[in-house]
Amino acid sequence: MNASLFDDEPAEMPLAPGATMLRGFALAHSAALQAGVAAVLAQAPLRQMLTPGGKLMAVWMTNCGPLGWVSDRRGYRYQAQDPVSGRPWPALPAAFAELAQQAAERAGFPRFEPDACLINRYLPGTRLSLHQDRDEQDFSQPIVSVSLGLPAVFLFGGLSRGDKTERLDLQHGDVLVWGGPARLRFHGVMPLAGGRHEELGEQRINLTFRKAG
Ligand SMILES: O=C(O)CCC(=O)C(=O)O
Ligand SMILES: [Mn+2]
Repeated sequence: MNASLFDDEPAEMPLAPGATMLRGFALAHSAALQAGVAAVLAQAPLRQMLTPGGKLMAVWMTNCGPLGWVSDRRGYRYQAQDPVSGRPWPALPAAFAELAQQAAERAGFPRFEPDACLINRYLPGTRLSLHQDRDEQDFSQPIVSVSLGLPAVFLFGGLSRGDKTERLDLQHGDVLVWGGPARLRFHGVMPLAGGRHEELGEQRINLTFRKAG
């Protein structure tokens, strides 16, 4: 049961130095976030990117904000243009920027100014293998990660790939923030279980906010 459904304030759980789970933090903004996702997808549709090795990534992705994360045969990087359209990525919807800043502040990072939001879509069976987020210029800024739709099991590891991973259950509306000493911790997502979310259907949407440039 999600305690945040009964509390005025969302529950805030320190996980490790620099890492905080904000259970249900995005619930009150769910409709605005979903409207924002729909607006972004209309301009920059989800797509499967290629890994540098030439494989299709399982997660469908797009971006909004001044910079977008892309992967292709040339590698991983941030760029201002959507490679599919050649146009700038759609602007960060106001509700996105506000939520990301509030979540970061709540987790102890008061001056977070994201310039990139990666939108990830998982269908049942989709997983994301263990990785670090390290394509950004400035590791003093945290990662703010918002979960919408079907629940997922998030793997939260250590600073080395082989470190033990903790399993975190991420539900619709949960926000996970990691920065400071946790900024380079390995993480990933277990294969998404099937199911149907009452608002988002058979999918999980993740919004990952970063200061990339
Ligand atoms: O979907 C998630 O919860 C994590 C996404 C992620 O780690 C990434 O996009 O780098
Ligand atoms: Mn990541």
